Amino acid sequence: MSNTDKPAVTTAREAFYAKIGEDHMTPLWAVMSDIITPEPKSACLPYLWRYSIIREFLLESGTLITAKEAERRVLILENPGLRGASKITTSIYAGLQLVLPGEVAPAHRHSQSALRFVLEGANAHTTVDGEKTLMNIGDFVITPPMSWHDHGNQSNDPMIWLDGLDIPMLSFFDASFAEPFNIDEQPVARATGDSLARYGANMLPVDFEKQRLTSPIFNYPYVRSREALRKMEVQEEWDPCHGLKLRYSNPVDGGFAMPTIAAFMQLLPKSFKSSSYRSTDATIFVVVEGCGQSQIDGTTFDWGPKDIFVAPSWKWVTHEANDEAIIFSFSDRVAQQKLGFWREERQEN
Ligand code: 1HN
Repeated sequence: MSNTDKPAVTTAREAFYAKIGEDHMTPLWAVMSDIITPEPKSACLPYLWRYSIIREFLLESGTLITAKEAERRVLILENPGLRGASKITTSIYAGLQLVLPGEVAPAHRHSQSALRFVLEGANAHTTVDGEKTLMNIGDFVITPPMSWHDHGNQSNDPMIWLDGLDIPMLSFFDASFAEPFNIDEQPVARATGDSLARYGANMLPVDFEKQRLTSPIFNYPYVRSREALRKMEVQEEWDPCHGLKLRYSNPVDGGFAMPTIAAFMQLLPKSFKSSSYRSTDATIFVVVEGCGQSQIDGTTFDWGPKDIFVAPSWKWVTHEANDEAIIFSFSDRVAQQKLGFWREERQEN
């Protein structure tokens, strides 16, 4: 749209708008420049949550309610520009979940997809469609749509992870379904590690046929992602905007691991200063290792391990690493790409 000025509101026009309003109609020319903007205009704001603060509140919540009573004991990260909407970005929900030793978060299923990114603890588990996986720091774990899932912690320490779900997308399309399982923990029907062995060794079962959009691997262990970055970094081939950045892929078709949420892991070498980058997918970053700063739309955010920060759609982002940094991130890029409107821009300098 070239014209961002709205036509003047005359007395006659106003009366007309009021008249058609009674029949639930409204003139396009009065709203056109609000709904078709020359570039993305989002209420989503850049923000950083410090892990030390999140953690304290989360552990306090553990004294107030059990995982069973809450169903999921989660503190939602609400974008400051989107309060009350249970959103970290316009299209994505995120929250921090606590499972204490001995607890069970009961089995249920829903049409929303979830990812977990483990921040603290060791060897708590999630069971997804009959297979249990142990979760460790930095693991990227997926719950596909309508798959039964329950969590438990048989370790001696609290387990904390970040949940990312496509809840706002499902809400937008009015496509939410959910149901509880009849018992707290679903029966385990497959050996732990079966999916990773079957689909995560650059091989597939000989007669495998694609049945769903989500990757058949549901735990991408940090040891493997970290090892890949460790081996690749010796090449010192840095992308000016991203350092060394990998995306989690579905071994069946090479696409993203989930149909609605794209996930990435990147390494920034010590003292790296990125070029400016922006894209239409508002992105949630989770620091795994290292310290540094990111500038988002002109504001600087200092970060350290486990801090979580958000870059809104189409705002310029640069990263600076004080020491070698590893950052996990996720966004709705996969959905935008499939629908054909994803864009990115680099400022090479
Ligand atoms: C859910 O099922 C989980 O399974 C976490 O851990 C957060 C937020 C809204 C709806 C369902 C989980 C959720 C959720």
